[in-house]
Amino acid sequence: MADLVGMTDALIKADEAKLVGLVEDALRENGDPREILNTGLIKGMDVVGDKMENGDMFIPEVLMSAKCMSAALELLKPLLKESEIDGPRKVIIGTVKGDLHDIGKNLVKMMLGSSGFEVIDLGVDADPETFVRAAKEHKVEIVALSALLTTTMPMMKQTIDALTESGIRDSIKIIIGGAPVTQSFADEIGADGFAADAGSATKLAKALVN
Ligand code: B1M
Repeated sequence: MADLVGMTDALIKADEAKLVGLVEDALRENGDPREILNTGLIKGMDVVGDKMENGDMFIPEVLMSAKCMSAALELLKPLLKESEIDGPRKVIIGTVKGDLHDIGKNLVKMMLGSSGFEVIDLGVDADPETFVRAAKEHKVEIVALSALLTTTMPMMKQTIDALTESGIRDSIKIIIGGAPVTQSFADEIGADGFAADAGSATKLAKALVN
């Protein structure tokens, strides 16, 4: 029987060798890849997100857990139908125009990716038109904007305005984050939500699409 609890534990502890071994054992014994994904792995990433939110895990540890998750996902990917792993839950993420900070954005991307979202990364210095184009092209459900500078926060509003003007605002959810960003700023510019860190961003994204 698949040791799902062991997988969750190995993921939280970022023990890649143990996690990969447990997933391989489970698959050899005909374990259900969806159960491994949802009950063993995604559950573990949820715990990692909670710990990060509570200050019980720090960025290097979160990155290590995310790396383990990617290694385990590589084993499962060929066994899951595309729709089950990628699904319709697509997110585009980018750091807004004028802003070159991407470490936090990459962390959010990694956590979202580890939690079952397909993430399209627009990189840094992404202008509003790029967000509009990508949101339309990939038919995403969520647009995620990151900004680290007080001087680029207004670009978040400009990006939301561009999405509204393009006519797709009602079919997407917009989440924002970054060190200077706050919930009241999110309310002010008409975003659907704000998250303070990568763990909360994943929770928020899940809540918004479910
Ligand atoms: Co810059 N920088 N920087 N910088 N930099 C800050 C942000 C700053 C606070 C430093 C300071 O003065 N104390 C300051 C901003 C002041 C302000 O506006 N309030 C600043 C400045 C002024 C600048 C320049 C203007 C400096 C200059 O050239 N005079 C310049 C601007 C360049 C530009 O963007 N146009 C600049 C440049 C740079 C580097 C290129 C050198 C480098 C960036 C490298 C890179 O990202 N690849 C850099 C760095 C590294 C920093 C600091 C030191 C670290 C940022 C970081 O990566 N933190 C930063 C000071 C600091 O934060 N202590 C600083 C770690 C990261 C994991 O956290 O990004 O906050 P963070 O992400 C968190 C959350 O915010 C959240 O989740 C993440 C994980 O929990 N989050 C989201 C982020 N995006 C989210 C999106 C979400 C949800 C949550 O939903 C969509």
